[in-house]
Amino acid sequence: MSDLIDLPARPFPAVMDPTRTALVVIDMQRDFLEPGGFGELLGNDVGLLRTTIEPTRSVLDAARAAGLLVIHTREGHRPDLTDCPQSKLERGGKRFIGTDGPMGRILVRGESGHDIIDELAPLPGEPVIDKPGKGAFYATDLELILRDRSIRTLLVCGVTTEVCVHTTVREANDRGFECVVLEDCVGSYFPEFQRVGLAMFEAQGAIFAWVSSSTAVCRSLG
Ligand code: TIU
Repeated sequence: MSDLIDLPARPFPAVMDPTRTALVVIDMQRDFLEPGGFGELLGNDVGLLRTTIEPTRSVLDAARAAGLLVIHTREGHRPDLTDCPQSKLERGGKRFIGTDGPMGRILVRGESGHDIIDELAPLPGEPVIDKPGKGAFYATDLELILRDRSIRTLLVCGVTTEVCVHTTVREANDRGFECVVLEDCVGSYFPEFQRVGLAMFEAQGAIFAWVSSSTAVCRSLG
């Protein structure tokens, strides 16, 4: 029997069993977070996402020390783009995915821009989920990995709050996982979407997630 933790969270504490909890770090890739990547190419200020790096680093350290399963995800496609739907490849006559960017072909597996930033690099043995979509469950083996470890709770970090984090948390919630989103470890290029995106998780009595913080997790695990 393991000890349950009452993690301080909104709208009320989230009860978690550390032996059945995984940390999921979503799409902390160079293409989204570093100057010159896909995110900046789309006109976004990557500085708004970079504030998540340090708190996420702290949570990673705490999760690894506590023996939690740590999972990383990356959004991207096969080099031949056969797993990239036409609807995603070209929007409004513009095409970015698969074209040459400053860090290699944009959102293509194996390219430097597609990989996770050095600060949050996966350790050997930590599963990395390569996903073609916004949600980490769609067309991946994430659910299989979580079920095999009897995981019940997901601590969620990553970018962007209203796109890949929201999609993944909604997918997880429908599959019966309890999600706790760490507010300083998720980021959006749009401050308004960050605010409203977080509010959506916890509304209506945690309709599909709790909202907590890196500090609360580090204290609770420590
Ligand atoms: N990881 C993720 O959120 N992918 C995106 O496409 N995000 C944007 O906000 N574009």
